[in-house]
Amino acid sequence: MSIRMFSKLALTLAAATSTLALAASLEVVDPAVRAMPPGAPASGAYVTLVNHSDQERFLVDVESAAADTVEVHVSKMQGETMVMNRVAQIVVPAHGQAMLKPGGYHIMLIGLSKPLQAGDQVDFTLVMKNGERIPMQAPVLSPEEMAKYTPMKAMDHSNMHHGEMDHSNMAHGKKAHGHAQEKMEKGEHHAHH
Ligand SMILES: [Cu+2]
Repeated sequence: MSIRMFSKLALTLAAATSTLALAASLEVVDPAVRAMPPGAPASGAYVTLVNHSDQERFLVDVESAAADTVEVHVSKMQGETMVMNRVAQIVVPAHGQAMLKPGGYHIMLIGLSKPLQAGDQVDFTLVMKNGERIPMQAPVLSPEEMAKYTPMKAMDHSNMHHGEMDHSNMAHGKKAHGHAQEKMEKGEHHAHH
């Protein structure tokens, strides 16, 4: 093979590889799990999924050894009460994002294998409708850290803030299944260790 042919092949391969990487790139931003005291039956995990591709993606399942059952849930206000329902999928729009956060979509861990202590790491696998399996390692956050948890790397900050504010007002004083009330901490970044 001539040098020229080789470099052409290498270029073609590089282009193909970067296209593949881009097609598969669903970015996992700010994953977090809520710490729970020993004996607590359940907890929640949160993350922002950023879709850099031209196609919408669907989160259909989550796996983890941290709990007997892992489900994708959404919390909603029903009158004065916060209720949770299982959802079949969460849409991650093309060039958009899906936010799993307290008071909204979340990953529910039911039947904890062991107490979730602040500082621990929990491994998850996000299962997408297209068969993609995305590993996610999430730190366990203390109640204080969880109260400040705001996925600030979101792409549209102004919309996000409005959403958070509305939600915070709506959910004022409500608690459900150990999902502590989220606090509006505008402009405050989630502290990474
Ligand atoms: Cu739930």
